[in-house]
Amino acid sequence: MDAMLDKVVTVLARPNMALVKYWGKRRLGEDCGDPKLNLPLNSSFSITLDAGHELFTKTSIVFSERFERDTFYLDGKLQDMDNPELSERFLTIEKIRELAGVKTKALIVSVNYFPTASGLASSASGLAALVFAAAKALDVKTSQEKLSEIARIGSGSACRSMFGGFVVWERGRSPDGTDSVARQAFGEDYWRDLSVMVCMTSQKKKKISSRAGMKQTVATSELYRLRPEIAERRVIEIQRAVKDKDFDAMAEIIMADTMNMHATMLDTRPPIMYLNDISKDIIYAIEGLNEEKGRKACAYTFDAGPHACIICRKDDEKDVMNRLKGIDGVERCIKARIGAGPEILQESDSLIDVDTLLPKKHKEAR
Ligand code: 2P0
Repeated sequence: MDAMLDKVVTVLARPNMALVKYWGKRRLGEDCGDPKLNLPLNSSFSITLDAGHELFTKTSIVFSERFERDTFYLDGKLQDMDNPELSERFLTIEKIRELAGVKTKALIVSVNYFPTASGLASSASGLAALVFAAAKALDVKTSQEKLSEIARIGSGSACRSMFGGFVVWERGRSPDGTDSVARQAFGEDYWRDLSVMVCMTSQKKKKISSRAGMKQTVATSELYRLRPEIAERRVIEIQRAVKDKDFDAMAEIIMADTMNMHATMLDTRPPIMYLNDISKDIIYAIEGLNEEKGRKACAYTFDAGPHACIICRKDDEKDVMNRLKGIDGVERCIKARIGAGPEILQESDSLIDVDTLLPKKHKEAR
């Protein structure tokens, strides 16, 4: 096992955008042995996003007997490992160590290449990069599905970033979470004709985190009781639409599902409102464009925030962009395509000096 120590591994992982959303975890007594396992109340479906030089996480990791404790630098800053939010997410590293049969401590250096204060979530790419890099550094021989199960413990949506292309996260039934894993439904090259735009509408910090928000929705929203069954059905329907490359059917499911999730947020006590006026203008603009064209030219989806993710066919990209440009308050649109799962980078990309095992003073580290 010693041979695996002191090996620096650097990984790039990408975020994903859910087209059928995850919103709500099983609670103790609901087929859930431990709420820390992040077991969802419904399956979800996503695409992995590749925006080239932004929207990804890069993580370097090394396990060594030289270290007395785990050390974690995020965006150039040393993190407090006693912070409960962080230690919960680092359960993932414990799981990888268990699989490898070691107790060796690690140095982890991670940089998120996301626009500053964009409010775009980096937890999925961050946890996927961490778990994948740790498994490779310790030479853990296991399936990508197993790694998705571990990433899920760090952050639910992270399990979907363990794969590229179109990804299903099956809710599973087992209280130990071993069947609540992600799998690739279609590869990143399956439907090349699609284009994705992430449009940022606000730089304000959100008022309530996804984790807290979904807990409150499950606890208080009557409307939410319908949600798991609706989402479960849509995960099946959207796979059929993608298989047939039926853009109209897919677009309708995407738009209906995001609004269904936001309706349960609005129905939460006290209500949760992530969309702003600009998000609403985007919704009207896209619905208007689709009506003018007499078909679905594009679809919008919103996560737990006001930023829109727009999906269209390449042929319609220009018209969609022009429509979005006309909306006051759309700050920036980042073009993306459907991307791959985590990738191992070369030694020259490392954020850790391979000789000293110290973090590099990286120009990129923000
Ligand atoms: C999703 N979201 O399916 C949904 C849509 C936000 C809205 O997954 O508590 O950061 O770590 O499991 O994964 C965001 O929630 O929450 C999320 P935890 P996560 O992408």
